[in-house]
Amino acid sequence: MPLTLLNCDRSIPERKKHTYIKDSTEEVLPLCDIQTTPGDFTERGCTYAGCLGVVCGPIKDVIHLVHGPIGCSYWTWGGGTRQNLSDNPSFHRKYCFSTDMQEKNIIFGGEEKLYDSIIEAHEEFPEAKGVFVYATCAIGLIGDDIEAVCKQAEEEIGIKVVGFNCEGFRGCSQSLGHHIANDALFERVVGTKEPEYTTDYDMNIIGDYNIQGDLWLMEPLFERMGIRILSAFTGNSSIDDIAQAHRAKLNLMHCQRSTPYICEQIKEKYGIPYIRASLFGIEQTSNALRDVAAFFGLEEKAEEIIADEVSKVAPKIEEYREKFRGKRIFIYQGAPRAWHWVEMFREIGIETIAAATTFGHEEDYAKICERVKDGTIVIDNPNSIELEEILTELKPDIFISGLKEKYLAYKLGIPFINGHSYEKGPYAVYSGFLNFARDVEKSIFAPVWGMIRRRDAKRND
Ligand code: CFM
Repeated sequence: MPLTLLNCDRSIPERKKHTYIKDSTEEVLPLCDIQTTPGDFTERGCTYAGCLGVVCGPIKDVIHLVHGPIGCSYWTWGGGTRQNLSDNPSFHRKYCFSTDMQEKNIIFGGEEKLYDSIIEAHEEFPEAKGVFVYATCAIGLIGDDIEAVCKQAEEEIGIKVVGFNCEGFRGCSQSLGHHIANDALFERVVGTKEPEYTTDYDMNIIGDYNIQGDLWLMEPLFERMGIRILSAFTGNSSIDDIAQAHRAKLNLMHCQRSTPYICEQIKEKYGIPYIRASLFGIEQTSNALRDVAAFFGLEEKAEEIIADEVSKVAPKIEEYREKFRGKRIFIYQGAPRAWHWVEMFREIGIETIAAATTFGHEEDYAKICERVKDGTIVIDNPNSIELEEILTELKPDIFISGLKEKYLAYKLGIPFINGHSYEKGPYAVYSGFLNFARDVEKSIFAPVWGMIRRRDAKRND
């Protein structure tokens, strides 16, 4: 079996099943999407994080009210965290709403406090088009009936009040939170509003969160082709956009981990098909445009756009490829970006020697394994001790991951870029790819690494 146990994992032998060395003669995938082993200091987030922080949070014109102790709201004040931008910055990601549950409320129940908080938030921000209520662990334990409260408050204030039963302890990672968000948005919001008009070329982009403006690069590409983006789920999205998503002709599924649920539901109820696509890098973006064009019969237009865009970026990418030749990367992302990035790095001449995800499912690992060479280490849900061992042993030329791992890499003297909220993105489609390659270059060739190497060489003298 091409499974391996890292040295640091001798006291948690269960980790062996999650640590795979790719071997094309044996079809094994690392064990994934299961509860973290006790004693393993996982980096995973919780169900509540997946629901609010990932899928719902980018919706720009609703009050996101956290029902729970104030600590659960620590990371909800958007500025420094996930860069899901919108064109409504005077409200979106600017305020933080919480019911601030106290001991008394935990003992006697928090329904009244929740009701009052919804009313108060609405009074303070009458321009908000809805209120989304998120249940935290404490609420699941005391059993507040948030749906009943939401219903009552909705009747009172006359705008949508949607409850999400996304208690943090449910599920084994943030992944279940995506699913819960999809289900509630589908049941309570999709189909509740009709668009002013429809066209034969209406499409939704499902599963892009406008990280540092990715969506703002994607939309114009499709619009040039003659397609109208009816609704984006959920980057820079209004609740009204989600409400009319059922009238598109096609769903383009970008993040394929956080949104297959709603794509399936829309397909089943409204008969709208979806296609899976990756809008990162030249080849994947061109393939996505071709797939969409084939659906709408816009092939010629798509080829024109592809030729034009590729001619603008290809020479520069070729230069980067020369510059990066022989460099090796360790990729660690939440899930699908791990396999999206493998291809992007390949296009700039960088080989993936290790890949990991926090909450990937089997499909994600299958896609990673399809794309990497034999001998690549593919590890599920790594903790920071394991990351340190891999970084120290394999010494990649660059590590792509998130804020939690940035300083670990720096302390080990390894160049790093942030693949979650980016360095200076956007990174999507053609023009974003140039930003991506530039950030990789800046990181690998930063003069500081030379200084560290000289210092280390001196010490070893
Ligand atoms: Fe989808 Fe995402 Fe991701 Fe994700 Fe995420 Fe993200 Fe990610 Mo960070 S929705 S699964 S929960 S592509 S926030 S924009 S980068 S871990 S791989």
